[in-house]
Amino acid sequence: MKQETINRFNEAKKIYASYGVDVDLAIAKFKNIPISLQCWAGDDIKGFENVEGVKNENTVVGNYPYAARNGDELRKDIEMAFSLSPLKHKVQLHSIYAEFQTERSKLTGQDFSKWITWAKKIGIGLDLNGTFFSSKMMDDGLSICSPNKKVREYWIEVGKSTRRCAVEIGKALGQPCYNNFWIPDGLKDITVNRKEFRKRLIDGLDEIYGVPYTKEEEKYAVDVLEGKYFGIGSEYFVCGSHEFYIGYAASHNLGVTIDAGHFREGEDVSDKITAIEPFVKNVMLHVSRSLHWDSDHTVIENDSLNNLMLELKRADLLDKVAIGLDFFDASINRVFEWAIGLRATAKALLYALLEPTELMQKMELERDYSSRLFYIEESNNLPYNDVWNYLLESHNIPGGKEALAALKKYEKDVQSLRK
Ligand code: RNT
Ligand code: ZN
Repeated sequence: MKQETINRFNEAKKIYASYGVDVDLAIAKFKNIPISLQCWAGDDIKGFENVEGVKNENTVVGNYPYAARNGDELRKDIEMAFSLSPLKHKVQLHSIYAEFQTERSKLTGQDFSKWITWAKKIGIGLDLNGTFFSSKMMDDGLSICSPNKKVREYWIEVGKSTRRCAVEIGKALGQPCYNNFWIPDGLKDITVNRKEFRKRLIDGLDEIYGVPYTKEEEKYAVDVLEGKYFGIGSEYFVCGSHEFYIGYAASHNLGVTIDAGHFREGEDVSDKITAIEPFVKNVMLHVSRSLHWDSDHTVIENDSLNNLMLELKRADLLDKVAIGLDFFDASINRVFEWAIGLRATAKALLYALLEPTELMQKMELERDYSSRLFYIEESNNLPYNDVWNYLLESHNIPGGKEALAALKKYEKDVQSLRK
């Protein structure tokens, strides 16, 4: 490690200590908070089912070449992105990333064995998402809310089998596997019987979650439900809205996923965490960056990302709320995208852990709002970059320019050979 980095780090520690912040403790916490990378950004949510002509209910824009074409390429790309991030990592899978040709509604943990073996090898956990889209069984944008009973029955089986997979994956890795369901069902225009659609969603979910996890299984699988307020083709009505899932989760002992891109422009997503968390079993975040709509731009360190991490830190929820990423942009190199998003999340997390929160919360309690604002502003001047650089160097992770060079080299030597 460069002497200059160490000197700067030691200096930073002194400055932070004068604000009541223990930098070593912050770093120790940082190393224990897993961030779950979304595997689907590596191939534009195509997955490995290889069924011709199915519509993907997610909109992925762009045509940058070199997307991963199979599990081995995808895992290699993920490892490359991880090599540039000092975080503790997990990977989020989707049902469609199973590597055997088992029908989606009949998947078992076995179908994810390559992922499990790999996760063990590199020492990470896995999370899962049930894939309720990209299928011949979608009924014009509807899955378990379809009026067609056969369609509903199929998707109920998908839900049930995905839950079983999550337990098996979690068990194999000895840590919880978050099992997230985002169900795109909705209608484009004025819907005159919303109640009936939602009734079908309730009935379907009741079947899927009918058998609760045993105490033992609960250690390995965590059910979360992800709402949304509109999508392309569901501009008027989304069956699984936020209100719906908060109510459903709260009354059925389940968790929710808060995706930062799933709210109206201008809504403060960080404010939702302490409003929801006390009432549901678990909370997961899908960290994303939306521009005007749920555009899933690659996250960068900006106010909304910082505010999410600060909120978790201030509310002491970093151990309780699971953090997953969710962005995909096919107009740039997908490995760059992961690396940028991971590093941005890492920096925001570190920034939050280094905030003189205790001091400011004391001021707030004493109603010294003037000093609180003074220190909120002052926080920006603290030398967190010196801690960041130390963290990178101590993990042998290249800083800015060298990281970019490594990504360029990977594109040239590995990705560009994919035709
Ligand atoms: C879609 C949701 C969902 C997806 C993934 C692929 O709006 O955000 O989480 O991004 O399931
Ligand atoms: Zn999401």
